[in-house]
Amino acid sequence: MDPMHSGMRYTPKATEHEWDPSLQFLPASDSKKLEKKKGLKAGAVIGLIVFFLVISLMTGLLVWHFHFRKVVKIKKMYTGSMRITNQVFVDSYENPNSTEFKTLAKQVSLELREIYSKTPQLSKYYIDSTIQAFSEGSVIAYYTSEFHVPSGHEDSVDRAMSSMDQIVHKSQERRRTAKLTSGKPVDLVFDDVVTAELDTRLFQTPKALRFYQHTRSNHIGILESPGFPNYPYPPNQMVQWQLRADRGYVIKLDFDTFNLEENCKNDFVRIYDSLVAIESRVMDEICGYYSPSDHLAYVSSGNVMLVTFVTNEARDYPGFRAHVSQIPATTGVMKCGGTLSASSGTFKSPNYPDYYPPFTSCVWSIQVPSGKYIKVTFEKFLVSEPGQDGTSCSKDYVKINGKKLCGEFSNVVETAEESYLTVVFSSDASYVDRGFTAKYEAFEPKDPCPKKFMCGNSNCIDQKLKCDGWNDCGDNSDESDCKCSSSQISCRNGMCKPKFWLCDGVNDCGDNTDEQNCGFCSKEQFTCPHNNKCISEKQKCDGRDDCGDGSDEAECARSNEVKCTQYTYQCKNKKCVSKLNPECDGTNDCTDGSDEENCDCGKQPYKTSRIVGGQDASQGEFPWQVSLHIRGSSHVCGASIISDRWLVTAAHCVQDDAKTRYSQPGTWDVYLGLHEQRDKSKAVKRGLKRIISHPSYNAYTFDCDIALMELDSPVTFTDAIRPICLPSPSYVFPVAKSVWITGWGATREGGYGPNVLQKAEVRIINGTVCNDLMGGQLTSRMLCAGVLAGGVDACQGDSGGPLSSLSTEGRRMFLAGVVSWGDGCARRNKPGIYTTVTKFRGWIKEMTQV
Ligand code: 4AZ
Repeated sequence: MDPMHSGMRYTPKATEHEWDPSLQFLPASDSKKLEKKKGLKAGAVIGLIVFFLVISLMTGLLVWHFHFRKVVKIKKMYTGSMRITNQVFVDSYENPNSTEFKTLAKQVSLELREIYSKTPQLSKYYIDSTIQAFSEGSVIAYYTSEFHVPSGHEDSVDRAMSSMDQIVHKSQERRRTAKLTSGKPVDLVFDDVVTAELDTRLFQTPKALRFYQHTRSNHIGILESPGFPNYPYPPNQMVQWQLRADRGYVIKLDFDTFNLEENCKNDFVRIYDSLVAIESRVMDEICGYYSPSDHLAYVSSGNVMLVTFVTNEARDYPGFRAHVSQIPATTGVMKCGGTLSASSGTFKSPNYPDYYPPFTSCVWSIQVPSGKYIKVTFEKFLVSEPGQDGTSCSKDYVKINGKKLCGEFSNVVETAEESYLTVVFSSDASYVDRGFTAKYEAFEPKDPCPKKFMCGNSNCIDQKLKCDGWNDCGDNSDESDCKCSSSQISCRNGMCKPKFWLCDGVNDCGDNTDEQNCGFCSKEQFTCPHNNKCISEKQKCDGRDDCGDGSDEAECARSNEVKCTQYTYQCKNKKCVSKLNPECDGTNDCTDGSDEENCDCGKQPYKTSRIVGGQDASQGEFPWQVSLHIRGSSHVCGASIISDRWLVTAAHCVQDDAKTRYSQPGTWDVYLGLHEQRDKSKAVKRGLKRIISHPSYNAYTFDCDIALMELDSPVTFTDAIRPICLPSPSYVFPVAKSVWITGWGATREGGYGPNVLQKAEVRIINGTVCNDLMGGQLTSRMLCAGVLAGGVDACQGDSGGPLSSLSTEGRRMFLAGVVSWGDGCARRNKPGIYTTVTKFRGWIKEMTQV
């Protein structure tokens, strides 16, 4: 064993000495002197050697540093604009190939070199400038300047460039003095200097395309992404459009199609209120999908605009098309402000509901009869921009009563205790929004809400709505300090809610009073949803059937393989999993992966954007919505697409009557991808091959109100035509969940149908509560949804259409119900009744193989 590794201490043996201990050294003669002399000489030699070594090392280092070391330099690009106040714009400045352009561009370029040369942080790294364009007023020059900056020095260049306006100012002062003393004329005089670093994405893309367009009156130009509409736009592309209008006009850019990748970090369109991409002049950055009804339209503040489009390596999005036109700068939609002297009226921001332009300033002076006060209600208010919080409102804002408003809200009321009021709207140089609509009215100081209840926020509501359990004011002030009636729950927080909301699983009071002491299980226990049995919370989702009907193992966050019950999801291989709504949620829960099969459904092809005005759906927002017409006539019922050849509708829509044979396929024209009833040009029309009404449909009770329609030929899916997902029999649409109703049905009881597809958000209502409200007419194949306060509901003409429910992970819609019947429309405490699709999943599969 090696002793070093044996853990024992090492003791050298006598034989290991390197010398012989018996040897004797001879004594030196005058040993001290001899040692000293020898030592001095050796020291001097070593010193010299060390000295030369140090010198040569330093020289080497210096030579390497200055000659051989590679300094990493970073390319930095800045864009800017400046006004040349002593020049007059001529048309030929628009053309970069004209002599006039080239002459002025050369002059500006020289001036820029001169300006940068006087700033040491810039002169060292400056490479060159390119003059991009000129526009009117007097002449505005747009340029890009390039610098190559050693790594680590970028900040000093950024700092210097951020005070470019002062640098230009100083340089001009210096030169003016020099010229004056020398008697020579002053060259170019600059003002309004704006500079910012260029977004690296705009100069790093390998392929760049540049377009120029000058719009004229009565002419609409087209601007579209490369390949549109035939091909997806190409990867790694940068496209730029410089747009101009005539003097006295502004540019309107109106997108009719916009479908890009969802993430703006990858592909994006940027719109600038400038001819070059200056950060401080960005009006908006957009990506994702917008429907044509989303009003994606911008106007510039002057007669120039720049649109840039950048894509990354990923492909396969259709792109966009926009119309470019010019509109007079001071009239029409651009007009704002003025005196409002009627006792009530409306006003709005310029270009509303499209985006207002930058640099807007409007003042409205409201004057009502003396002795009266003024109330202004902002019905829609969208004045926000990145980096602006709702408190300081330092960028875009509305000023009223000395208070600045910004952000997003609706129905906000401001009152003035005077008969005169000014409202100011101001937008800065960057980022625009849709603006606002407002109404104003005069009121008697002593009676702000004649015959109505006045809310804490000055809204006036019907007296009947006070203490009815609904927040009608918007600030809940109509629901506080209430004396509850015998038909109401007295919440601890002072609110009153309808008695039938007691113990319905929804916290209606807000403080949970209505959900406590419900007589079922204690806090630590789980109430079995179908038999009210109490089990320990720990027994829920433990893999054992503790409720007795498997319901404690059906709605789990994780998917375990469990015994099959009617509440569990059954995979294709007949095995069952415990997870709640596992189908098409992006996770393989079944061992055979069948829960993720046939999932090309329920996708809304757009990015949710703010809808301004009413309840119009966006184009393509509900692509499974179908309009059923009596052949050659008008809309009668709705239906939902479930595959390329099958639709689901209500059985009562296809029931014959004395006059019409609704059950016959030849009676119907089917419109898919329809948005407006008056414009069928973009919709796909089909006839029917077959109608299958549910055999158990009961025309008196409306039980089993469901039917299937087979198209006479399959349809191709597009952004506007897509199927909705069908829920499995075990799918759960919980009480209080928000769901969507859509259709062209009447907009009020006994009223007419609208032109544009309507949408409304309602909630699933507890079946027992609903059965009570509907006089016990519900069967287990019906589900209720609505807003019990009234006002939101399906109505005549919506029948057969979808009740669409967003999946838990929020990516796709499932068909929860089919619009079936109701007690009138939108009445208080009368929800809409829908056919429960889960109950018919097996029948649908059997009939259609879908
Ligand atoms: C109908 O007649 C109808 N309020 C559809 C739904 C409702 C009422 C009537 C629900 O088609």
